[in-house]
Amino acid sequence: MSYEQILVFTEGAVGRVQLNRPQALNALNSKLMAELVDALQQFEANPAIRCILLHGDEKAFAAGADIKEMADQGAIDMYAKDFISLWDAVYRIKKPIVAAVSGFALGGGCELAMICDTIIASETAKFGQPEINIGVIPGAGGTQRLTRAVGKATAMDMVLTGRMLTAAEAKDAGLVARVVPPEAYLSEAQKMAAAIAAKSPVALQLAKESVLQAFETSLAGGIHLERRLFYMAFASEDQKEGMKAFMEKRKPEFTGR
Ligand code: DAK
Repeated sequence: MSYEQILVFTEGAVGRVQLNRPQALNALNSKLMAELVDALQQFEANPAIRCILLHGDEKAFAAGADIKEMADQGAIDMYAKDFISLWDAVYRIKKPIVAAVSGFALGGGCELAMICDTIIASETAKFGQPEINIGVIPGAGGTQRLTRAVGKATAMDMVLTGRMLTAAEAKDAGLVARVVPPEAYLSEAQKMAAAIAAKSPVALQLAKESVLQAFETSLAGGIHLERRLFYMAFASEDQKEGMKAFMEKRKPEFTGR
């Protein structure tokens, strides 16, 4: 598939995707989402890629789903379209995804960043679920992932009033992992993605699966799963290599087996 609305880069073991509709603040139309999913799935299938980095430009990560595309749709059109499965496909990627956010991450843009595994934000970032301003509600996890990330009071503040959080507020609320100066947000995220990509690909997938289960299950159920996945790590060559390298005081060389 050739891409018109995203840019794709390979940087060592990191696959980087840039949302690239600057004239529409990277609004997520169906074409962009289809391209994004295709690029993510290519990286997922490529054993040389161990971590994925997703970002927009300085002005916007993404200002939401494309309102102009949605405006005239009926409920059955929306239901019948494949739009939802595109979002689900992003969630099904097993490799770690880092989001680097500068400027607006609104509506579906905020939801897309939250589907990623962690967020690095520029000091200029603004996170919001402003759907209430256009007569709808969040539809891709904004009432669920956001509430789990920031708690009920802040989620209600954002979802009911449409207020945007500054990067500092988002950091305080637990929505983002790190806030950095505007000129450093991408390089910081690239460093983070490269650091992740240096770990065992097997352990990364097990760790991602286990952390994500924390949102889906009871504490006892989650701890049970974690223990099983911990044991499973011992079936990998990477576990042997990681522990051997520690004892030999050298850097491990992980193969993903
Ligand atoms: N859609 C389409 N175009 C957009 C857009 C959007 N979300 N956001 C911005 N644009 C376009 C503007 O129309 C404008 O285009 P032109 O008029 O120049 O042709 C251009 O980007 C620049 O925007 P502004 O002129 O408005 O720029 P400002 O700096 O003045 O304002 C802003 C920036 C971000 C505050 C403003 O653009 C704004 O409020 N944008 C809308 C934000 C918003 O309401 N976002 C939520 C959309 S609803 C689902 C999956 C996803 C979703 C739902 C369901 N399923 C899987 C079921 C998601 C829904 C949403 O995201």
